[in-house]
Amino acid sequence: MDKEKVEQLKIQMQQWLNEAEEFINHIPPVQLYTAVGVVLFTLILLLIIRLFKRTTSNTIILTGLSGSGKTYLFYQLRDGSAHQGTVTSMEPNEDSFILHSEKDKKGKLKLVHIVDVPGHSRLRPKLDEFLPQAAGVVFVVDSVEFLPNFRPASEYLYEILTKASVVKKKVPVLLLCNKVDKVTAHTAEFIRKQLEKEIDKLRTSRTAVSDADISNEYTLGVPGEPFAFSQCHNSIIIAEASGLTGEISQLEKFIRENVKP
Ligand SMILES: Nc1nc2c(ncn2[C@@H]2O[C@H](COP(=O)(O)OP(=O)(O)O)[C@@H](O)[C@H]2O)c(=O)[nH]1
Ligand SMILES: [Mg+2]
Repeated sequence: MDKEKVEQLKIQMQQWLNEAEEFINHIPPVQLYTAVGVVLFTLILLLIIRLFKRTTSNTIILTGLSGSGKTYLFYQLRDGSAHQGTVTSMEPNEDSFILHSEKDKKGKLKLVHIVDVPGHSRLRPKLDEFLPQAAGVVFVVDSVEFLPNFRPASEYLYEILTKASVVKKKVPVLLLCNKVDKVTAHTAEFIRKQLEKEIDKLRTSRTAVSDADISNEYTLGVPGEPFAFSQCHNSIIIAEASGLTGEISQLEKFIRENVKP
């Protein structure tokens, strides 16, 4: 029935092919090579720009459970004070600025983009939105109220450390033990050990559940060995801070090291 149509189509195609061939034959080879060269060059250039863009991200994510002091730290970084009394923020707080401590400095200044992503579980999708562009993640821990909170904190940290966007790009993570102005604050060393122990438990229980558990995109650490942050392929450092008194030099160092000018 449609044989005729198919035949017609074939002929038409053949005709077009012939025309195209003729057209190309009429172009001097030099012009042809130049055109191909230009196309290749553009493609390579676009690729380089893409790669370049990715490595020069200036976004630092501040996250952690609510109450850990992220908003205080955000204002300390930007304004040099924690003036903004705290209402539990339900929206990510974000801004691009020059670190307050660098404002009086001359020379090349880096504009940093800081996003304070609240730790509420229903806002976690916000994290996925910002992670792909992160040059670093600061995980804020309340060192005073650490014991009542270390389980949910470990779970949240575990979630971050197993994200594809963190593992694949080896996003550096700073574990920031905050509120060290209080004498009752636990030491960074104690906090590190507790987090490692708890993550070790989570790792065992979660990998045992099933492969269908989509929340963990990657497995952590070395199988058969107790978990330690040093086993992660991305750098995980631990530091102390106080958003209240403005003791944030280690946090600023982390930002400076990971945000390229
Ligand atoms: N002692 C002390 N308290 C702090 C510090 N930073 C924050 N806080 C307290 O912790 C509460 C929560 O801080 P906030 O920045 O809102 O936490 P966020 O929920 O993580 O944004 C605040 O009401 C402060 O009273 C700190 O460095 N030292
Ligand atoms: Mg907040």
